[in-house]
Amino acid sequence: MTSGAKHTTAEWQALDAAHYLHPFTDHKALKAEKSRIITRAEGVYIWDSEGHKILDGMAGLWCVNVGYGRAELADAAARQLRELSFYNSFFKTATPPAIELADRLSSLAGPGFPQVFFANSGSEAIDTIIRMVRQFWSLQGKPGKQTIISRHYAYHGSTIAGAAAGGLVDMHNQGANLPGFSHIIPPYWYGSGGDMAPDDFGRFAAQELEKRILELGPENVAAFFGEPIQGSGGVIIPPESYWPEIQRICRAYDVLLVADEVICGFGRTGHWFGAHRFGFQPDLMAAAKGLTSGYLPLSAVLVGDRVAETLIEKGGEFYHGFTYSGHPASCAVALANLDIIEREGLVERSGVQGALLLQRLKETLGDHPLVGEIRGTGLIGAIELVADKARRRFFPSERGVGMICRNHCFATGLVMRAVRDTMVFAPPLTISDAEIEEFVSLAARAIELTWRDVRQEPG
Ligand code: PXG
Repeated sequence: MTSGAKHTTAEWQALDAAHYLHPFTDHKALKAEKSRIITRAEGVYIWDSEGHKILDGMAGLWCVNVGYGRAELADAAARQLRELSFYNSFFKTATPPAIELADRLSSLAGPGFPQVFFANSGSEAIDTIIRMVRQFWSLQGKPGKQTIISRHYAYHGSTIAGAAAGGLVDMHNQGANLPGFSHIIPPYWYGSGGDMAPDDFGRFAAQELEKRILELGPENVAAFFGEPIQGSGGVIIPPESYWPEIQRICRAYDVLLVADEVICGFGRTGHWFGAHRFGFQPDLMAAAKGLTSGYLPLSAVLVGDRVAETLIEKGGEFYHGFTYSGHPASCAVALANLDIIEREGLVERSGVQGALLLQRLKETLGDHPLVGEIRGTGLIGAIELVADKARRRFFPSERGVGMICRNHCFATGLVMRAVRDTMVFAPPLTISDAEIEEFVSLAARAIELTWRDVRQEPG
């Protein structure tokens, strides 16, 4: 079906191993195992250089919301690159696509987000927010309020500050253990809720924030950062009680509330933003990924009234920005991407197709002995693989059950990622009913094969 044109698969793999350091990769192991070379994509499918067709249940890296192969987005980029390939926003200048996109995002975010700052990645958006919230408190005459609280398993990017804000200890231990960050438990009911009812556990997990603020002293705490749903952490969907309680606590102690919408934004949860899904009002939001559906790199910080007013009125010059902040081609693609999302009703569609996918997964896999929980909202979800369904008990991590399943998924033609033994999915929002059936049957086959492997070597 597809080649990689210039080289054979073996040649691509040899060149890849010779020169290419991949992100989040054990280099030695991958160079021995060899990469899969992806050469083409259309709709919800990707193809590798051997012609294998794979249903992309992860929308790339949680980003290809409108699906692959949209000529409209390629045309928007080409048109902009021909007309004005680049100009900056540093020299008291701006370009039409960046201005238009700032206006549009400010409306989409709902009331109270008058200002937008552009960067190129989710990580840079998070770094920007860290700068903004610390500067905000200095300008408020409370320079002690510097500490950022977030959660274990949180992913807020891979710059040093993003990694420090995130809750992944392996990242902290590789040069990103900065002072000024503190982590509390995530609202992971399935894994840690024990005998508590989900809503009781949601309140309990939120109240850990209150305890931590009191331990650190509210006069030292700048902000709480949270993904509305923790994606890379294993699609941790908080109980409904969680976010309202977090909001209450942030207000009570005058701590800014930051929603990391990098995965949840632009329809992923069946709403424009995850904060809308859970009914809370953040002070700032970080957006990326689905903003351009991954066609070009772009991120945005949506700045709420209170912070915007202070930074503008009292801040003087804000010594921060990137060469490509508001790149006109990325912004033009984002505008065309938002047009598609609106025209095709993809935000609502995410809710409808997500409900169908969840229902079909539960019907097909709900009774499977390996499957502990199937959860989702909109088109983001997870399947927990467990040793003991009744007691919600996991396999020992060294058995690598999630990785076994992930490998079976790829081999059967489905991308589903493993986070520990939690299989996570977030397909393009365009996924059709027939493609949902295919997703479910491929997932069922991979889980059955995993189950056979697990039974053959009892641990
Ligand atoms: N915040 C969240 C919530 C993210 O998911 C970032 C920030 C950082 O964005 P950039 O654009 O700097 O990567 C992310 C990124 C995975 C995976 O396998 C997830 C991300 C990135 C790479 C891999 O789950 N999320």
